[in-house]
Amino acid sequence: MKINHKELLAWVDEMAKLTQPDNIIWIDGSEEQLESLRQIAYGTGELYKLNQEKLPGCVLHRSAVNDVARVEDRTFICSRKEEDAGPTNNWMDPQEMYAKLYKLYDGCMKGRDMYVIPYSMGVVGSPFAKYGIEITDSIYVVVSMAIMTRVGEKVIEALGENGEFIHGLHSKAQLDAEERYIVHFPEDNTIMSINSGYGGNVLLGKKCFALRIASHLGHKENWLAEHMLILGVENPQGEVRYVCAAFPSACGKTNLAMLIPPEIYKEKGYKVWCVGDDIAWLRIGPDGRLWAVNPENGFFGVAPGTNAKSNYNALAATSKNTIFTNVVLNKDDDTVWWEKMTDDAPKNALNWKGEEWDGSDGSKGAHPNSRFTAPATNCPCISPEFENPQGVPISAIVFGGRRAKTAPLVYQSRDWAHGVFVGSIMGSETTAAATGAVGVVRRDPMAMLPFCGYHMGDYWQHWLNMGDIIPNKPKIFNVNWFRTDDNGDFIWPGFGDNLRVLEWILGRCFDEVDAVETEIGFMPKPEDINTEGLDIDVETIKELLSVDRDLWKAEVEGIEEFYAKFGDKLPAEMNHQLSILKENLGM
Ligand code: OXD
Ligand code: MN
Repeated sequence: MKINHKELLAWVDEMAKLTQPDNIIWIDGSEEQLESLRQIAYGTGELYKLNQEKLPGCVLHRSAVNDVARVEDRTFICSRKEEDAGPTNNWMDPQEMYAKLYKLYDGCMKGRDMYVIPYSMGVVGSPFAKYGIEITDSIYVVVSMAIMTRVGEKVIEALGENGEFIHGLHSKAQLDAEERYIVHFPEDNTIMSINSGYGGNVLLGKKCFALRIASHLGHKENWLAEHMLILGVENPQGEVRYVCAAFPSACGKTNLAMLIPPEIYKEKGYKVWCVGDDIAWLRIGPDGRLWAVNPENGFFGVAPGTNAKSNYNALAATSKNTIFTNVVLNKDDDTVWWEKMTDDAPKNALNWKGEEWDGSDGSKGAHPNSRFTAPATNCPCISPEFENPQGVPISAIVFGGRRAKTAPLVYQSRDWAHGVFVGSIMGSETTAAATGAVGVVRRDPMAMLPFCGYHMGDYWQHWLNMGDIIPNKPKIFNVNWFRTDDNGDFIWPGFGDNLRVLEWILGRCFDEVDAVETEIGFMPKPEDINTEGLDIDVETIKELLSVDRDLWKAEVEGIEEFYAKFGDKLPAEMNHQLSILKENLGM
């Protein structure tokens, strides 16, 4: 691979002097090179080769037991000014942080090889594409990046002699949890990650670049980097309409992204196409609409709970060329398993820690945050537009959360600014399993709380400003699949039936269906939610769409408390929207 980019060569040289690896290996993206690395990793135990007849191209990886999730308390935005990171990010002075990190990186790759991964977020050459270089000492990272992004020679070619790239340095170092840092220097286009081997902390193209750094770039360059799935709904006329949707974790985002229409819709000819399951980059197109690409090339999905019923498409996506992390190994046939994949756990198995396990002691076999890393093109419902360098035009933006009573099944914002307000007050109620405190609302504006690379107040202002410059704005909605009845059972069936709600949403975008105006926005007439083939009557839909004023009054107090954090960076428009809500509620 010929590299003519002097700054890139100089930076790799500098990082090699710092970390002192035995060898420097440039990743060219070829299958031969990736396979030779897998062979090395089989030898060291970093990867385990699974049954190649049943799971061709699939491997298993186990991370260290203290290193199984993103570490938000050790994730930093080191902008020069603290106020640019804002109250929702950890911050340290960049010079102080560099000094601290350089000490940790000093000699950390001695006795190891250094891999230099050129990668692209977005299709190489697309107007949306942005390039990165990740330096790492982990083969797991190399093979994962080769699934999650576009890697290799074509990126070097696209960079040419002086193309811009995001600098990413990762080392597993000692996997020391006390010295684990995931650090972003937005003004230097640099990401540094050390002492972790877990995906979200080390696959630097994903959360670190495509959300934290990219959100900062989007702020400067008038576009949006969002924690959103992208899907297309094809109607019986063959027309495809696209939606972006943001949800906090544990709200079924991957399931919605790969939704299978209910029988009644399938018969009519409806199809749902997945463009992306986690991240959307949105730009104003020449036609004045907002266009979205998924900058990733694969899915890094949560495994437990994924099964043929809950998400057939995700399961099918993992049938080949997939990396499984921290799941159960079935020793009988070298395949994998996780909770709820099938009813019965394998009897002769190793759990995610590699210990003998048969489930008889009640312990979980797979880690609750165990993952599959699968090529997007494996997904049976991957959109034909997935590789379109121009992206897809977005008709609706959907926000959502997990609320037992407050939020109705669906409502539409009155306009863009109100929609930004709706996104800013997003949140999910905690479940007992998560924190012990049931029903506490954890606010997660636009599902970006852990991923916004700058001040959240400035981010809302950026959203408002975008509204001023997008000629044909998408309409903004909020959904809640999680309303419960008095017994605590979910009222709405969810999963594939969520298409019924998407149908109303898209109908609104194309002026095909009416709405009624309420205190909180526009809502469907109950009879406009199609319940054909469902065991749900109009009364139940009415209940799902009801707005309890007392709950909303309490909600207002929660919003005021949350907004107080942002001081004078809270856009005046957000307060204005809040005052409209209060007025509508008679407060
Ligand atoms: C993810 C997350 O892993 O949002 O996608 O945490
Ligand atoms: Mn995510």
